[in-house]
Amino acid sequence: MADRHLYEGLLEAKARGEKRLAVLIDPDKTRIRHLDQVVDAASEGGVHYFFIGGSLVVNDMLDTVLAGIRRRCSIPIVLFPGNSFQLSYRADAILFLSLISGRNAELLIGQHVVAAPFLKMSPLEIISTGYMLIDGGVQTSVQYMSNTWPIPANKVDIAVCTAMAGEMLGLKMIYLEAGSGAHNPVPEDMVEAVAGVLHVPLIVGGGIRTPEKATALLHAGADLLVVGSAVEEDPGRIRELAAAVREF
Ligand code: 1GP
Repeated sequence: MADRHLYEGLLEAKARGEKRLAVLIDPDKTRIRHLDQVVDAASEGGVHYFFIGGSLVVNDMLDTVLAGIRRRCSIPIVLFPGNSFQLSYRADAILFLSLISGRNAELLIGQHVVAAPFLKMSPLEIISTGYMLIDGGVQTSVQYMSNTWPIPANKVDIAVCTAMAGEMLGLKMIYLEAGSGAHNPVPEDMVEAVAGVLHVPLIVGGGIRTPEKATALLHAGADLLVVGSAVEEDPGRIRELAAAVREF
């Protein structure tokens, strides 16, 4: 069942000072038995969303994964596509990502033109999102695949101005991304400075592995955290990460 009000829900949560947690599932990296464990742990832990996507989806597993999640729980499913091929009607919403930290026209507007007619016909809630890649201390898939430079982790002013411009352009959320498997998550001083100039919800992801780091990023002003690798390795970690977000 499509939840048409996912974005409004996020805005209301932000207004109340409540934080949100999303678990990222890369359809390529997830075995179905493992997926069941992740989904069950997410349901028990009270995870708010599943984000589904990857920089490079080589197997045709997207629909299988979406159906597998839907069968076991009612947590909203949000597509987080690495490119315009990763689209499906089986999700509830899609982050319509524009890579505003980069200067690759394809990822600023090109693929969006290709995807627009499909999305126009789809039941998906479309949430335009300014996607900003921040240097996480290691070259990640998203950096390589997007053919863009990340914003250096110490260039807080560039991140702030980029996020401000994204909001002024009408993007409904800003996403600070250190990249999956980042050594260093987005620095807290950058999150704090960006959160300080934004009115729209702020998503932060990449390299978040512990409840302590999650809490620190929430304190800095993140509204929604995204975790992938840590829970891929050990679905049991969902419980403690979700507790950190809930108890914030
Ligand atoms: C979502 O890409 C991240 O923003 C996920 O990163 O896999 O390092 O948690 P991890």
